[in-house]
Amino acid sequence: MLEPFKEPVFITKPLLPEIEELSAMLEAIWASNQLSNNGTMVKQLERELAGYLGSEQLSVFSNGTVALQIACRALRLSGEVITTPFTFAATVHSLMWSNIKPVFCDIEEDTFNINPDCIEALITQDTTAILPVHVFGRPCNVEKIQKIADKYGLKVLYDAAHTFGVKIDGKPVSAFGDVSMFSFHATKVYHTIEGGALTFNTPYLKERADLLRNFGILDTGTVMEPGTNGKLNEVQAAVGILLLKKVEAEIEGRKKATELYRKYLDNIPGITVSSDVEGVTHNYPYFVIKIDRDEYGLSCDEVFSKLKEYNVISRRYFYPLCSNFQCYRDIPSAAASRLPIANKVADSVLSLPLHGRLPADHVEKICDIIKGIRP
Ligand code: T4K
Repeated sequence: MLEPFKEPVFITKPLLPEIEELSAMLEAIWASNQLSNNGTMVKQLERELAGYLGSEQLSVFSNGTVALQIACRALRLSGEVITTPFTFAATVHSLMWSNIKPVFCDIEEDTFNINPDCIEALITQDTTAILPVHVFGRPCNVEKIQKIADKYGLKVLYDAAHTFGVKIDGKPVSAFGDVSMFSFHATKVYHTIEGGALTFNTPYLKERADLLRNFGILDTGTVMEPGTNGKLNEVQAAVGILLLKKVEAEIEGRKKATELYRKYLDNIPGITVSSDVEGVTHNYPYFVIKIDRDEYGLSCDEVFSKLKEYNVISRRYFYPLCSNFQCYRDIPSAAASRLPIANKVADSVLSLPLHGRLPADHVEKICDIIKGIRP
């Protein structure tokens, strides 16, 4: 019988800058008295991120959710937007906050991403865009999605919250669609404690988003439109600048832990793990297993509870499905009968602890527990 972990092993452990380095940055901020409103640190971070993410047009925001809302405004989206129900609440909520009706589209069983083959049937006269999510860092079928968007004159706004640094055949994910949103929340591969970024395919969209994140103010005498406050502050930008130097090692550590998980979980009946996609440069944001209840003998919920007894705190990302939330379930496209794959996936997927500093023996023990609890 395995002993429980002495301390809880959480789904993630935030990457932290060296405290001495951060102190030096804080001293510079203190000396400057510039704490917010597009200061030196924010400008430096934007330059460095534009280089790292391979997008000339990039702006940072106070969080990914506000960034998505601003993207909806910058793109002048209205009416209906087709999106996935298998995502974090923020994706769909951002549409509702922008007075846009979400239209749910089913997903692919192997990638968990929006199924491009189901999109066209959902397009109406009111559709203005597609909002796909690169779920768990695995890129969507960007080419098929773009073809549909071009055919119907739709915008594509990618929720790229999980795909910091991901590339498709050497091209950064930000190269696809009109706008991409990256989340810099503390639980992400790369973060600014709270924060986010948008990348744009034209300078015009960046200009609009920059206005919108600063109340719509152009200059002291001119307010262009009702903007919001979506600014990142200087202290968070400093964290971001320091973590950019550590992110490669973090991704490498995550890759190693992912490979170990894959090795130890191989050949357990009823447990499926994902593999890398050819041509994709991955960033390993989550380690997800798919549980076949009949074959494995326990449901996702039961595995979650059993792991908790061993002090392993897994997460059922993304359960419940957004389409089953009280606030969305009455939308016609939210009917479970129209989203069979999404409902099946949400019932069977579990995220296990993963970060770049997760010790190999922790991974091994978590896998031993998963083997051991099987009835
Ligand atoms: N789109 C997608 C696809 C997203 O996944 C997200 C965010 C967004 C949009 C919106 O982006 P942001 O507006 O957040 O930038 C977390 C995050 O809060 C959220 O950012 C993330 N997705 C989502 C998938 O996960 P929770 O409710 O699961 O987080 P929480 O507080 O339970 O943290 C999980 C574990 O991480 C804790 O058990 C312990 C550890 N942790 C967490 C924090 C915050 C720490 O060790 N230290 C910490 O400071 O939502």
